[in-house]
Amino acid sequence: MAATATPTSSALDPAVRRDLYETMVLSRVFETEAERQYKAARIGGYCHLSSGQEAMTVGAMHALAEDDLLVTGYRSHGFALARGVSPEAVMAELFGRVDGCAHGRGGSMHLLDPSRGYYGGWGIVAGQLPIATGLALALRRQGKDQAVLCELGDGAVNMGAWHESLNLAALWDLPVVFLVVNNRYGMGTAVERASAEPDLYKRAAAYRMHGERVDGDDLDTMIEAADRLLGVARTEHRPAVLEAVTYRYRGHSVADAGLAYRTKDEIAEHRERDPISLEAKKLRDAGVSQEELEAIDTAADDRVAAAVQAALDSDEPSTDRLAYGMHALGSDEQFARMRPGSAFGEEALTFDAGLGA
Ligand SMILES: Cc1ncc(C[n+]2csc(CCOP(=O)(O)OP(=O)(O)O)c2C)c(N)n1
Ligand SMILES: [Mg+2]
Repeated sequence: MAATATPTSSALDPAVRRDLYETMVLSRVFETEAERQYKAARIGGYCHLSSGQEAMTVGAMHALAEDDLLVTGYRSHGFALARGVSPEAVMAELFGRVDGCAHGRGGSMHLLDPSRGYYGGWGIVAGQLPIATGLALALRRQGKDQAVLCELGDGAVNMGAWHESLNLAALWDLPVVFLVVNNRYGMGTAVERASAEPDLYKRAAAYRMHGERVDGDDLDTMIEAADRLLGVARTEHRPAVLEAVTYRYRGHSVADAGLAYRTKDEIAEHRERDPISLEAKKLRDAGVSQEELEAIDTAADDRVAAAVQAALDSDEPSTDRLAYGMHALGSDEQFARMRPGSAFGEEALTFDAGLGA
């Protein structure tokens, strides 16, 4: 287990750094607009924003190879955008429209795009861990040198699925990196009030797994650590825990003002070390002008406005297709066990729901 990692100097190509900065800005603007649209009642259900966490998200996504797999919790708009899902498809999903990346059936918490190796977007805290672990097992069984990145929150490390998943990942040498996003709170509960070991990366030691903590607000640090650990997962088939310390500016969800359990001073203190401002400074130091940075902001505003318009223009899914895609076509062998009188229940109940449309 490594001690807290220190920032490294960056070998990032200037054009790549600029691209990543654009994605960070896009994510921030997208979240601000999502909150506005939620309050205008165009978005239903839950909506969790990740403003303040952009370096962690964009850095991790930059390290993820094209054929690696991604599984996240529900605070995932930024992950989807950084993985290349279009703002239109993410916004349309928030609006519950057919052009959404989950065809309007998932909403904010259940984004997904298997064509980009993104297997969701999961609303049950820690529910994504067994799924990511299972994907990693499948990759191993198929003899593939790909990795899975599994994002989870600091609250999820106190769930049973965390222990079960880490145990099997270590025992079976599975290529999965558990990215613990320590944004200091699980809803309104501070990490120190929820976890007997608040240095969350140390909990990997219980499974003889590598664990380390990094500054999740520094893009270069995030890229270096995620790249290294995903590399080990791919080539040596060893799992790891990467704890990224960051901060969410907004409340737990759009319904939470986020002020009952923390002070305005605490939020202001974190904003002084804003990940986007840190990157803007690096770009300015590298010769990018203020005008160019402002043009990036304007382009993000335009892009997000276009995404809102596209979402509004998209149809709502028809109710007769609501269950479409819920179940895969089963094999005869599988359904033999579901026939009336068998131990596993009725084929009709399961089968009709999935294939009705
Ligand atoms: C199994 C389960 N229990 C409770 C909830 C309600 N819930 C939603 S988010 C959350 C807190 C999770 O916090 P954390 O893991 O730190 O993630 P963050 O919201 O900070 O990204 C809880 C308790 C849930 N969705 N699933
Ligand atoms: Mg949290």
